[in-house]
Amino acid sequence: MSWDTVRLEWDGDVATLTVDRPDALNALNIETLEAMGEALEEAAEEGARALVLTGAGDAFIAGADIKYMQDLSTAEGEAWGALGHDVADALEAFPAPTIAAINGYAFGGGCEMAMACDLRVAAESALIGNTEIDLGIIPGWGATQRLPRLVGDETARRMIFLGERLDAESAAEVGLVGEVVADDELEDVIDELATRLASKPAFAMQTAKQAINQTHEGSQESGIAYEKRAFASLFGTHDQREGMSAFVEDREPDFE
Ligand code: CO8
Repeated sequence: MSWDTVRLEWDGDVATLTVDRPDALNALNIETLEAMGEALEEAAEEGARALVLTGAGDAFIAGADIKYMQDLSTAEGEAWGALGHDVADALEAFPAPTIAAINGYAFGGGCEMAMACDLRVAAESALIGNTEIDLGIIPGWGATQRLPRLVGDETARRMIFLGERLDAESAAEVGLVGEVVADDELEDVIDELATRLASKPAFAMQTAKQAINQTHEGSQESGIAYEKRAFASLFGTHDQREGMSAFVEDREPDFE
């Protein structure tokens, strides 16, 4: 499938989803969100082993489209909120690891899409934050839940209450991004990371991701119970036997 404001490209098993509305700094409108949802479905169906989310031009995603949002009614705002959540949830539940390659502005809904990815790597010139408060709204696509988990309660409150725009280094200091790289190295670093992730055993990778995602649901107790079951389910699989045999035999594993 092809879309006007989103591109899905492949390099082997690695899929790259690029939001491509550079004139609006990749701000998300209905068309773009719907296309992102379809592209994520396609990437999953085609068996992506890693997925990169990035933005065309100088921005990652400058947020939800403010021009679209400005006159929304409560009911329209609710539907709009749900559409963005669906995309963030699809990223979070994507059956392979996801990386946000934050190449520039990641504000509001853009920061929220990055937070729904498994890993975040930022170019050093990127600016990141949940700036919604200055528009008279709150983060509506998950940041009130995902940001405290990443940066801790106090820092999340500061960031959301003040609408702070952090530079990449500061975002790394608080734990919002995992790595900061020179602007001109972002692509290479992402390629290498995605290729490494894609080379790992797919079923174990998906199981690890699902188990970690359980920390977002219910109590720690139910999460640990889930982890126990998920962990046990991997024993006896080809890749578990092969991975451990290869370690013991001091050779490279040959995963399925
Ligand atoms: N929405 C719509 N258009 C945008 C957006 C946006 N979020 N951001 C930038 N644009 C447009 C500009 O309007 C401009 O268009 P035009 O050329 O037609 O005037 C073009 O992109 C270029 O932008 P600027 O001229 O402003 O470029 P600068 O380099 O001067 O500034 C900034 C770049 C700093 C990124 C600036 O554009 C900015 O502050 N943008 C807004 C950032 C922001 O506040 N984002 C958060 C939006 S709110 C949100 O994301 C809520 C998510 C949850 C919704 C849930 C609802 C229930």
